[in-house]
Amino acid sequence: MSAESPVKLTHNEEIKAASPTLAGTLAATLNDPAQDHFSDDDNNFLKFHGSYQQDDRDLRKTGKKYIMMIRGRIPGGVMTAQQWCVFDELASAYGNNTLRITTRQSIQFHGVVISGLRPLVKKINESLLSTLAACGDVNRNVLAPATPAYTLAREDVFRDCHKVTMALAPQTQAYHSIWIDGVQLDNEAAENKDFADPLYGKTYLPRKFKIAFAIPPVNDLDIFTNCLGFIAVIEQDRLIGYNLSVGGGLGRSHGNEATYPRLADVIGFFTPDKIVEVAKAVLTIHRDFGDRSDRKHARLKYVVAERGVKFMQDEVNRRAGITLEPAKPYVFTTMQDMLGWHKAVDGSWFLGLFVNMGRVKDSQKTALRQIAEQFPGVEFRLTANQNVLLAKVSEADKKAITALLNAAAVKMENQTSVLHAASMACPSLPTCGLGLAESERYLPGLIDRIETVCADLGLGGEEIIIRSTGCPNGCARPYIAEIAFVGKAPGRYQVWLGGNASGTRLNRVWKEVVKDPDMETELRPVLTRFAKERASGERFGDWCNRVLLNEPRN
Ligand code: SRM
Ligand code: SF4
Repeated sequence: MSAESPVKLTHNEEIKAASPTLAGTLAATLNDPAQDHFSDDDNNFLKFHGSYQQDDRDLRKTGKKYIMMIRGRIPGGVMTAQQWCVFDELASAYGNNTLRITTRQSIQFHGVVISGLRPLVKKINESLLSTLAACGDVNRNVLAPATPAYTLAREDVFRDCHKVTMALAPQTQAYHSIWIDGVQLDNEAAENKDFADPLYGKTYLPRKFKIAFAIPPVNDLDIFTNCLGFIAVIEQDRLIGYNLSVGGGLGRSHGNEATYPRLADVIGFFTPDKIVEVAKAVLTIHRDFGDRSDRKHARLKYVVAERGVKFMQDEVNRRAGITLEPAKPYVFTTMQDMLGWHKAVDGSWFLGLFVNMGRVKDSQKTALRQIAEQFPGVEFRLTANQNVLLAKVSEADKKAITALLNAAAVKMENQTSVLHAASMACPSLPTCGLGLAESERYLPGLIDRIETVCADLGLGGEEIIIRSTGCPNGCARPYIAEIAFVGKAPGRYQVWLGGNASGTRLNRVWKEVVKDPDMETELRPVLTRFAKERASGERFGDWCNRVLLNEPRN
């Protein structure tokens, strides 16, 4: 930066500097019964506290109805049965009676009016979970492997996930003051004006920051799409360290080639005793080198892409006081959850339950609530594929839970078709203000249509990972799916093809735009060729990547 041409900071940077406790005037607004919404600046502060102000887009024609989305911070997606009960109750009392499991192992409430916000957040805190830093320019919910099927060392990895979450949590008192005490901080008081978070400083990060832990061979949380990834290296059931990956991220904008999805680079290996130091090192590299003048260019992925792997290695070594060793070999083979009953390595049972588009509602909501009430020792684990996994189930409880679910007509085997099981969509309409096309409400019907085509072509039962988002931001991680539909306008989608089964390859744009009625006409010829031309055992995404996407296109 030269003295002649100072970099113009974004408005977000200015307001963070002006209210470094992140208090804004949130409590004052909450305390005013005449207010049905927050100011634009407060809306930005609100994100750090785990909430977004939205309006119901289905109702826009008749007026604007403000509603809030609230997102929990649930490290590794692990909840006790008691915490599940609290969330279930809050969704009914204040939200739209659904729990939306997110692609980052959390739960979102939708449709909360402003008067419900404080009681809801307060009760989440009383349950010993939080919403602080679920959104905003900070470290977000940290992902950890949900499945207990492979190794006892999963517990160590989960403990590290928790440790990192706590070490990177913002220290502001404003959260407690607003949501627990209901008191507006005096932003002009010296202690608030001069507040600087010990890790984040006064202006936090230039943008969001995302961390995931994975245990090969399962990549069920798409580790390479995270800013920072810890890939566990386990020998004889013992965690010996982590391969470190940096610089993943998916957000992009239509028509802006300077924005792009990127998979992380693996830059070395280190031992678990340094986990917090390494996490802080990568986070502070983002803090210090991320672009604060352009929010579309502010993620860590651009720092890594532009400054390179050697720069990252040197900075991590210097900041963490370590010497990264060469990465250890690892292989990922799958991104999918294990649905149905399975035995865990510790001898207990776990049940993977498919949740359509992550939306827990109706009879599934009631049944899960009953399980949480009647089996307090069961652990509820949210998966990054938007499903629920019930873990730590004893032999006797397995029988009783099976009976309960049978009585509630909730399936445990053959819960859904392979295409539905391997699909994900972001919420988009009617809650997301950025949605350009339907997603969660659209994808299930589209999958039914694709299934019909597949059945005609003898591809029934063939797993193809299909994901959709209502805009290019990438919330359901579309850019690593075998088929992705990315909303461009109502009823119109950009179609991407060519991801693989293990989440280690980006897909590519196949069609700039396909209209909803034309989906079958466009996809049928490609699926027909795949059925005929595929190599033995070859997946659709691999065939697209090897053949289709390398052909000249008109
Ligand atoms: Fe996301 C913004 C929903 C995971 C990239 N995301 C949003 C907002 C808050 C819209 C907004 O800013 O007004 C969406 C709220 C919609 C609603 O009505 O609920 C939203 N994102 C979601 C969730 C709920 C999708 C889901 O189907 O589960 C996920 C919540 C995760 C969580 O619990 O923390 C969610 N978002 C992701 C992911 C996937 C991931 O993290 O593994 C990505 C891509 C990975 C990445 O970050 O690069 C993602 N969301 C974005 C972006 C683009 C960021 C960028 O770098 O450009 C935005 C827009 C933004 O930040 O300005 C966004
Ligand atoms: Fe909203 Fe776009 Fe994210 Fe979907 S991908 S939830 S439309 S921001």
